[in-house]
Formats: sequence, C-alpha cells, structure tokens
Amino acid sequence: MAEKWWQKAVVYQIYPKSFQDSDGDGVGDLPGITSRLPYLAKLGVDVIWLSPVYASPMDDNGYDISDYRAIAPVFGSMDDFDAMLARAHELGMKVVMDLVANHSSDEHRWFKESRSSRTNPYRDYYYWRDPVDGHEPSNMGAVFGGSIWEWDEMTAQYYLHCFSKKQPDLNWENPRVRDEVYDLMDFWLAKGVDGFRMDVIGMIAKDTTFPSGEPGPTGYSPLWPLINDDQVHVWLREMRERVLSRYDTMTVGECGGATVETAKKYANLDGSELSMVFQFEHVGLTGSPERGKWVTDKPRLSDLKRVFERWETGLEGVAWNSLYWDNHDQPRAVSRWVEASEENRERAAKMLATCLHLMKGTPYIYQGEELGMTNYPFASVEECDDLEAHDAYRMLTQDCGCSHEEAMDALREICRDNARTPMQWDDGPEAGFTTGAPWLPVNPNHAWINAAAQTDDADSVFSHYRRLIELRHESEELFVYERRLGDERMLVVCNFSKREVVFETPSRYVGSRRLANNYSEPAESVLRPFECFALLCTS
Ligand code: TEU
Repeated sequence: MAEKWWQKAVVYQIYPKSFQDSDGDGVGDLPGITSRLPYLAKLGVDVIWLSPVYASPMDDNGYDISDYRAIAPVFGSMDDFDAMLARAHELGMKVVMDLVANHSSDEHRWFKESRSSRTNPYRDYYYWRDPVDGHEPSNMGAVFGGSIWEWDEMTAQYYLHCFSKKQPDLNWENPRVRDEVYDLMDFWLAKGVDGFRMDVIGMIAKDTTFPSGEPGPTGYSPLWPLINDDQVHVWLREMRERVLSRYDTMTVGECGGATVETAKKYANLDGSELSMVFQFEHVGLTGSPERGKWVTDKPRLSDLKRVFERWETGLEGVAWNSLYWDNHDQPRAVSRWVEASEENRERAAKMLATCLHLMKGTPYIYQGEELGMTNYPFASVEECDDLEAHDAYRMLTQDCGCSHEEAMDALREICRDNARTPMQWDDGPEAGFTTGAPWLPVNPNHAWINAAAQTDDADSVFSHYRRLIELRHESEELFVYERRLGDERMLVVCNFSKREVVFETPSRYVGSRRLANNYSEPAESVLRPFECFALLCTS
C-alpha cells in the first residue's frame, strides 16, 4: 500500500491561547501564529495541529464550542484564519483543526433550543433523562468533577455532560446531529484545511442505558464503562464515506480507551476510518484508584518500553501509530518522563526526542517541547487556570485528605496548566509572548530557555529536533544501496531531493575510490541537491 503523506510527516501542536499574542491583550491569537510560521518552517515540521479557535465561552479554553463556523474574537477574525492557513500552505505546511464533536458548549444555539422545551426540534441533539427516585439517572462521575448529569429546571430533566456542565454531550444516535457534524467538517475542508484531530472521538458512542457502577472515593463511579466501543466504528466509517473520502486528509482520533486491538480498526491502513489515534496507555502508566492521575510517581521505564513495544509491533503492517510525549493536556515532557536536573535538562530533552522520533509512526511535537520547556512552579491553585486543576485540588484536599502541599505537589507534577504557560520566544519581558499581561504566568526560566537562544545554536534542543525531522524526511529522499562481488563492495548514493541532506559515509568507504559523481568535489557530511556518487572498496 503506497505510503500516505501523513505517514512521513511530523506534526506540531499549537495551543493558540499560549503561542503568540499580536495585540497586547495577553492572549495568543491567529495573527500571532502567522507571524511565527517561519519559525516552524525552520524547525521543518510538515503539519500544524491547531487546538480550537472557534467561538467559545472558554470554560474549557475552547473545547466548549458555541459556533463551529466562527472564530473566537479573542483569536481574531475569519480573515485572520484564512491568512494563517494561506501562509502555512505557502511555507509548505498543512493545517489540521481540532474537531470537538462529542459535545458542544451549553451556549451553542443547538443547546439553547434543546433546553427550551421537551418538544423543541433540537431536543434530541443532546441526552435528556428524567430523575430516578428523585436523583440523577445514574451515578457516573464527570471528568471535571461531579455527576455526569446536570439538572435543568426549565424542562425538569437532567442532561448528560461527560466533562464540564457547560459541555453537554451531543447525541450521535440522532442522524441529524451526525449530519450537522459532517456539514461543519465539510465547511472547514472546503476552506482548504487538511484534516482534523478529533477530540474524545472514542466517546461519541455510549451505552444509552446509562448504567451505574461501584462508587469511588468521590462518591461517583468511573465514566469509562459508558463508552460503546463497537458503534463508534460504524459512525467513523459513515464519516469517512460522507465527508473524508472526498478530501486528501489526515485525521487523528483522541481515543483514551483505545487498545492495540481497537486501534487496528480506528487506524487501519485501509483508510476505512481514521489515519491514526492518540492512545493513552503510556500517559496512563501512573495514578491510583483513589487519586486518579494526580500522583507524583514517575512512569517505570520497563512499563514504558512494554507499551511502545506492544503498539509498534501490534500495529505493524495493519494500522498506523501516532507518537507523542505531551500535549495541552499533559505536563511538559522533560519534567514528566525523567528526573532531570537543570544541568541535564537539555540532554534529557534530546534523549526523549530521539527515542520517540526514530520509532515507526507519525511524531507530534507540542509547542515548546522543541525548546525543552519545563513544568511551572505553581505555588497555589489560584495560579492555575484550568477547571480540571481546580477540581483536582478540591478532590485531593476534600475527598483524599491531602494537605495543601501534597495537593500542590500533584498539581505541579501533572496539571494541564504546565503545558499552557506562554511559549518562551526570548529572554525579554513576558518571553516575547505578549506586550500585555499574559493570561497565565510566563515561566521564569524563559531567561535561559527560549527560542531566540536556540534557533541558531547547532547544539540546542531546537537544532536536535530539527535534525531528527530532517532525518525522517531524508529517509524519504535518499536512494542508497550496496552491491557486493567477492571482496569488492560498491555503495551507490543518490539524493532525489532539491534539499541538502545530512549523510555520513560508512567508515569502510572513507577514502575509497569515488566514481559516477555529479559534483566535482566530494561531499563533506551533507549531500547537495540531486547529488549522486558511487564508492568502490575492497573489504
Ligand atoms: O481531552 C480528553 C481527555 O482525555 C481528558 O480526559 C483530558 O485528557 C484530561 O486531562 C484527563 O484527565 C480532550 C481535550 O484534549 C481536553 O483539552 C478537553 O478538556 C476535553 O477533551 C474535553 O473536550
């Protein structure tokens, strides 16, 4: 099966709120992103994954969408989006958007209609249920705390929300909901967007009997048994047939519960569903039944190796892996996966990059990971913005009996705000991110961890990522083979690209006879555009 473009690509995730502010309001925006695209082109990435920029009340920083076809004014205008997309394409980079279709905002027109009356045509766009014995219909807990059910006085029923109560779940059982989603996907693809990262797409199919389970320390039962792992594939195949099949897209599904077996369906190389999935086995290696992910343990290397070994061999030849250490929901890679002092931080960051980028699959770089950016030293939960962090602090101190410091240790280790502090561009005020007051504090270590200090330093973390990306591309651009006859060996090297490509001559051929070359002088360690030569030696 011919390789797809996204199998050779490296993806860079931008969290718009924290990437680059252009108007001094302290919040990143689309013109800011556009101004930094040359930086990404220098890094060499092929695809940008843009976290949501749609209209939103920002209860969950844009993962609560109130209009799927409008840009949030804080990020700019649709013209700003179009300019960013055009510039990215000019620089040879594709752009995939974040499709958040498991739920909308409670401020979306659909939900306002749905909650207005039990007979409203939009009522079944969401899940509404009567009380059971005067209580919530079931005892499952939401990801951001409390019940998955919220009482709505207007029509005296509960509505379902697996995340915050401002994120009501869309009812995918309703074909009109699916039609709406496919239409909005078409809207963005027709604008030239190159695909989607699909937020919690593994959760769109649910056990609509809404069972209860064994309550945990919070008094609620775990959410995950709600997921219907079979039906989701039916709807993804329908999505493929109705929309995706008409475009050359890359799609990556966030599938927290995916296993190697289900990923063979989600990410099958036959193109029937998605290009790839984000699985959560490695990022879920730490945690406890009582505290969930809010622990300070480091993952064991033996466990980490086992996870990647299983996914690399398990999908080989059948489906395609994504490869990632962090994203906007995870702590910073170099703070999370190793115990690195500042003295070893850069070395550790390069090691993590090398380990991940040379595996088989599509690697993802989260903004700032290429600089070795670290977690933030949050002193109090008030310094955190994320609704999940605030819920976690309450759960740890009230349900788990943790002290303030124990709770803060957990937040400093694992909270999502670690990844959301502003991008560190230089050692100047607010790290060059904004001329105003940043929405989240800039890490003080921007004084020495910043892009300006690294982009022209061959030994920097940035340059290491750049070489790894080149390496991935080179393997797509070099045609190298060796022939043997008795003691004689001939190495034939051909650069099929117009780019300079790093190439180290194998030691046995150093100093050997050079023939069939198309440049007069031998290459040092870089092949020039379309360079070819053969080396002849007697072993
Ligand atoms: O995250 C889904 C998800 O897995 C969440 O449970 C999240 O990872 C959380 O931190 C786990 O403790 C997606 C988005 O990536 C996230 O930013 C949103 O908050 C969430 O869905 C709701 O849209």
